[in-house]
Amino acid sequence: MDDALYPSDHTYQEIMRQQEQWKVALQHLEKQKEFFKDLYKENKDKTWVFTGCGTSYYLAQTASAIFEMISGISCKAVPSSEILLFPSLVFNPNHNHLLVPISRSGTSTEVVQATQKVRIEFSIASLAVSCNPNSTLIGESKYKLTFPFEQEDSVVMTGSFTTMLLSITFFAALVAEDNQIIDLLLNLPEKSKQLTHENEEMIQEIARNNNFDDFIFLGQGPFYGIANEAGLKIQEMAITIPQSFHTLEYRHGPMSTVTHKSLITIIYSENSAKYNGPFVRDMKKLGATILAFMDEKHLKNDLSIDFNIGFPSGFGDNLNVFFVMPLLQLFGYYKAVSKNIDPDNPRNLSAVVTFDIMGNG
Ligand code: F1P
Repeated sequence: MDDALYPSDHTYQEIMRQQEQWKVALQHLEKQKEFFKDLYKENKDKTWVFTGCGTSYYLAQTASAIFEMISGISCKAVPSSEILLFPSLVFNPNHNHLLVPISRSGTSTEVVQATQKVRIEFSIASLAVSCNPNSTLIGESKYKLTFPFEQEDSVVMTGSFTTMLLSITFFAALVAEDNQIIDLLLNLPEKSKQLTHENEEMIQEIARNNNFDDFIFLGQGPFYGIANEAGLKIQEMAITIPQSFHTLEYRHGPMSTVTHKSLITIIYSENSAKYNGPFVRDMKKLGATILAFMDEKHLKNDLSIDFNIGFPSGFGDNLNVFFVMPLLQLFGYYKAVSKNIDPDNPRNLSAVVTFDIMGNG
């Protein structure tokens, strides 16, 4: 299989152009500062419930962690179906809530129905985040976070994931009046683009290696949603079954499945340093190969790791997600290519997943 046949397709182009889209979104969002500040003032004492389906749910996981860490607002993440089926578990009557429904298309059935349900049954307002400003979801919501976005032709979400996440992160930094994060965010697109290009070949080589048949993605805090999303990418694009866990949870049972065919991808966080060494040593003893993402200042301490990707220092956990995600999207893409599967056309999947069984339930 000649990989060079593929880099003209939608998925590849959409992965590689994402940092340009971040710049456009940031320029647009900067003009909305006052709107964001008012929205924050009206809702800062509520619990913010981030929700979505599939990729947008994993985005909700990451975004809720980042938003809480930057703004101090209490946040949580649930799949939209949970709001339809177990609303009392999501919305504690002793708390006030703002719903933050997230959807590339703005039309996935559960997220739209969840937004309608909380408005009608619980009088809960929503702040919808979408790449489609004219969608049903946006129409259903009191507040909206949108930006100019060149629509994705690919079924799988790539640039849409990171652009929506970046917008939410920017919003958090604005309301927290954290100028340091705002400055870092403005620098991020170029730095992330550079890192993606520098490491593309290595990611391609690892994806091509047929010795691996077990793919594990590990991360904690904001990286947990990234680990889940990385797993979903190889599932959708490369029809490969992944595992993803909070990093240290992996030792409590799942590691019994490790073999010399396991590729364990670990995303290090700032305060995970003392655990990383022992964890990696244990996994290597069991035969695993390790791909680690970490701050570049730690690179020289981790010589036992098989493949290392170091991101520039100083951005912090909340922004480091933007270094990791494009490369793990590329991993899914190149895994598909190496298996001779067309990443643009995932099996059994369409760009929007809808169903009508819950219409009147
Ligand atoms: C979410 C979703 C994706 C999936 C595929 C179909 O859609 O289910 O998770 O990868 O792209 O759509 P959306 O609600 O964000 O449009």
